[in-house]
Amino acid sequence: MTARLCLGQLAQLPAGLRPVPSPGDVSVGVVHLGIGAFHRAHQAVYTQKAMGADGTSGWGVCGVTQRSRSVVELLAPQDCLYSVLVPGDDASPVTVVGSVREVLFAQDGPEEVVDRLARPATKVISLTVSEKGYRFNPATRRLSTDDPDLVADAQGRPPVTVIGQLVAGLQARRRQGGPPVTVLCCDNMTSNGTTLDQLVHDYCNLVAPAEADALVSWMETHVTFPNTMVDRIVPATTDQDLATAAALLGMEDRAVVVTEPFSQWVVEDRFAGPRPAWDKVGVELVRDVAPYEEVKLRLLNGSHSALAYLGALAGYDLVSQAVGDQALAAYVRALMDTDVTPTLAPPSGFDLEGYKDALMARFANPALRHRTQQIAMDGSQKLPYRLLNPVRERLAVGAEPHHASLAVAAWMRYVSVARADDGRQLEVKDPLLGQLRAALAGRSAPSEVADALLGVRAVFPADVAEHPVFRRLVVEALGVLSEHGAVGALAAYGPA
Ligand code: CS2
Repeated sequence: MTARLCLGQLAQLPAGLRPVPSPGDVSVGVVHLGIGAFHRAHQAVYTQKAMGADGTSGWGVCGVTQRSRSVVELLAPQDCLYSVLVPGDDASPVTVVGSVREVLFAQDGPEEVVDRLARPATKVISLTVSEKGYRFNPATRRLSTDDPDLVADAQGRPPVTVIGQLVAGLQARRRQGGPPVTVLCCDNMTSNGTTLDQLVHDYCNLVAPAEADALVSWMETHVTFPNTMVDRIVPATTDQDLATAAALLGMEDRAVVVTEPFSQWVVEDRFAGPRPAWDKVGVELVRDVAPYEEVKLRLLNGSHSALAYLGALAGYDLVSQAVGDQALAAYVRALMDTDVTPTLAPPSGFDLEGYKDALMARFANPALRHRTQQIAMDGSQKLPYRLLNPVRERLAVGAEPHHASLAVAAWMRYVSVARADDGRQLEVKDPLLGQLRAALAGRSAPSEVADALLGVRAVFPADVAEHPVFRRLVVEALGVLSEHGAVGALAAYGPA
């Protein structure tokens, strides 16, 4: 039987693969809520490198998983060691990461999570819990304060929601006289840090007033919420990836994550206290993240969602296959050029054309088996930032955003019909699915489907939903999709 990656096996790894500093010497300084594959392929890698760069060992990560125990089951037997597989990176096709030092399943021990958040050694709390993890309305960016779990958490039970955990941790920290802490939201949302700051304050309105007042004033001097832009494509790991990693490591690793060579992290330089030497390992610390964030959310994520819905409807399982279709590739480039680029104010000196070319190449990477249906998930939470913000801005200057409207219509078709053009069933996962299905009941004509979904205010803010031009574009696009299918629609919407 082959050995499995763990502290006791480190010496058996090829010398160049042993993490520095030695994971056994690393102590926890970061608590990360939502330790999925993305965190492990992105922030945890930067943190590993940062400790290696400045010779520190106090920035280990305690990762908290929210919805399933599976990450704990994968990582705990491996002393939280795992490898990052980067097909196409010939210099280092695999790296072993030792920065994650502990992993907790929140449902097993909510008090432990609160304890870790409050500990004085914890200087950074970071989050990747996905848009829906915040339980807010993406259109208004305010907390869903009628959510019964949030209300119950705020009344003081061991918290089950992410915001409840975070605030309980901050409350405990304040009571214990703990040091300042930086809360780093790393989810793909516009002004993610500012939004999380607002959600925490919204939640404080649910907490008993005396406690809330004390917390709010303590946070003013002890907590910051910098905005961040994170970027690295991390598809689900396949059996083939596990086999490739095992061959490179000479031992088994069941917690492999697979990603692309590209990686970017831009962080607003507004830390409340110490942080890992991220700036020494390629993290860009800037005054204003917004220009980077909008470029990335609208060009990369907007195109990703368009590719996911149109690609899945057209029968493509993988993003690389979808962009291999010339009509789909031309459509995505036209979406970027016509509907998105005019809405962007990139950082000065930024090569937007080069960025778009690079994106097309990243999407086409054949080594990444990134499923269109994985990206299609949670569309109600993603559409507002990725597509509706640019739509609003194009409408405001009198433009007709045809391409973005087709992507929105493709989402509508995806959730309403849940079948590819060839009849194959598509998987629809969305936290608002019940609400979307209720709105759609008995409606099938393009105008009925459009009106039903445009009426869901948690997705479509009134100014966009009620704009006559947008409604017309969406109804037309739905009509073309239902009559000619995604392939036919692409022919009709190709570049002018
Ligand atoms: C993707 C992102 O699943 C999705 O919605 O668009 O996870 C995307 O791969 C990352 O944001 C890339 O940085």
